[in-house]
Amino acid sequence: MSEFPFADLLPVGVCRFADLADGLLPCRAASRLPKNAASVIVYLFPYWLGDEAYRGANVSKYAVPADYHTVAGDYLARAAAALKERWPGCAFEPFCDNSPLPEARAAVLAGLGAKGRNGLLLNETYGSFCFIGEIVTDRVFPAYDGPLKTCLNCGRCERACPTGALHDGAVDKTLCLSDVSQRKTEPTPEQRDLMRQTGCVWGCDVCQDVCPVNRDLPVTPVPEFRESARAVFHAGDPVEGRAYAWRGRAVIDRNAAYTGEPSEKE
Ligand code: B12
Repeated sequence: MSEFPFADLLPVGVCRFADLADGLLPCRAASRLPKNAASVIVYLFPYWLGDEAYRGANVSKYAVPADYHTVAGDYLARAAAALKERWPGCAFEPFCDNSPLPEARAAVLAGLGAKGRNGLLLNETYGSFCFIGEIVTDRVFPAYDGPLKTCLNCGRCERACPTGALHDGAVDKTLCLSDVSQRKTEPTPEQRDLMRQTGCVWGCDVCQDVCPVNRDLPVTPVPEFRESARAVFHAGDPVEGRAYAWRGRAVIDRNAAYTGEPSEKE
């Protein structure tokens, strides 16, 4: 994999575009997919920051470092430019999150980990606390052809989910507390209680926190994540540069009002 930029820093693998083509997600970015897309170069961006970084946190772990859309997007743009320089006749289009590809599935097919029963990619080294980004190209790169990795299937994530949103590896988006926390629609009183209990004004980590694969993880190798942690959100704080910025401030401020001031205790 050393032919890929940042392979010394980030886990990277390749899968075939054709193996994802039946499950493309409807989104505007789909118009950027290269004609004759052949390979998908999948990158993981680990974001675990170490226990200390989450002291008193009231946003989920993915929202603690600087916005991954920007950080991962920048790595992917630089990687795509370097690949284009090496193979000028080929197309290299970067995507992250706002992607027509089901990214967890792409990462599994690229050999980067197992699909957990919480629907997330579980990497052997970095657990599920990894963002996924990819470069779609019309150049054929050898795809991962080893056995697909499997989750322990211990079922802890399903049992721990406070809303019963997880079933056999599928996520019921209508129930998932992460989705509830991001919606403009007012949460029900029961949902507000659950947000209070989990103490999260944005996102939810319950299904990841109980996953045995997420024990004793190494801190992220991505310096931009390490240097930008902000784990506590107070109503009125700036949202710019954070994973919750896309929604504007009204929803996260509303959630902060439901859950009360974050506790500063350990
Ligand atoms: C919409 C969305 C959400 C929605 C709905 C989630 C859902 N799964 O439907 C909400 C807001 C709830 C959400 C929450 C979260 N999300 Co989100 N989300 C997305 C997004 C944009 C699209 C997901 C989607 O609609 N998938 C469609 C479904 C049908 O596909 P799927 O989830 O891959 O899984 C199905 C199939 O693909 C198939 N499948 C999955 N893997 C495999 C593997 C093989 C080999 C096969 C054959 C099939 C298969 O089985 C699944 C069940 O039908 C993706 C980015 C992307 N483009 O993929 C991020 C993404 C999945 N989210 C991410 C994150 C970080 C989160 C949260 C952890 C954030 C948080 N802390 O609150 C939570 C986790 C909740 C959870 N347990 O899923 C990361 C996950 C990284 C990882 N390690 O897997 C992604 C990949 C974004 C990114 N670029 O990093 N998310």
